[in-house]
Amino acid sequence: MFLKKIGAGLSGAFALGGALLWSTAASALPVDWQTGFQPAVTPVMVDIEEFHKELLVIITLVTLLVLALLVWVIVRYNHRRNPVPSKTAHNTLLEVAWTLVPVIILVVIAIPSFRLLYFEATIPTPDVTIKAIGKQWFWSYEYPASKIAFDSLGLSDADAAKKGEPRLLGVDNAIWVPVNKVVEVETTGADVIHSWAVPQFGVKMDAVPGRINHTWFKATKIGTYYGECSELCGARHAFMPIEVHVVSEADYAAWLAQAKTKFSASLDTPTRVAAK
Ligand SMILES: [Cu+2]
Repeated sequence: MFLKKIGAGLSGAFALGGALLWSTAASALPVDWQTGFQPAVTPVMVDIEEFHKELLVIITLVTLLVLALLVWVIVRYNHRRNPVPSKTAHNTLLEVAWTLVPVIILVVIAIPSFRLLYFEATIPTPDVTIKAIGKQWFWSYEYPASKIAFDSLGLSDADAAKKGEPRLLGVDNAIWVPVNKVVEVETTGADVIHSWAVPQFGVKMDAVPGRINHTWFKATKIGTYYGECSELCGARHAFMPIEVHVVSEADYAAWLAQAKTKFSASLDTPTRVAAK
């Protein structure tokens, strides 16, 4: 009964917090005093958020139980109220219970955890493949199927203000992807290890020199989304942002057409890392 009440109270708190935080879904940037995630825009991130909420309930209940036990022992069995302590040393039932209960809790956590891991790791047939190459200190992108390659550099504070972009997140050449399509991202590094990460997509993949890592996202809402290199990669690590424009199919086709003339590349230069 006690736990049920806690659970209900916690759910209420989540509902209230959710209403406050998720009402800002349109602004895709973190806000002051925000405690939750930025709004999810891919199925993977929706699941990550869901799993996070489940874990929060479990950890809150466990913490409250331990706190209650501690308070009970302190109040009931202190020197004044219990001057002659019991000499009991073992209790088989209790010992089996406090071993088994944590095991059951961990198994309950492991099942959705592995389901989520496999969901993230299994890449559906991609509609668009993009190669993201981390360099000190910017990203280079390639759309191998369209023979496009370009560099994407973070904007200075002055340029960001001029373009109306958020500070340290806007870039000169953003990547564009169609909405509701599976986008495969191949990451690699040209010098040191970087990491291609966009929080709202639930994507964070190391970009390691000499190998290609694969990840994917399917953005379900049109908009502009930002990320940052998330592997400490040197002096200007904080200045290699990621900007993704999720657009309609028609807008994507229009961008692709002009990008082909603007960024056309043979993709055969010796510094390129071979695909798959
Ligand atoms: Cu980096």
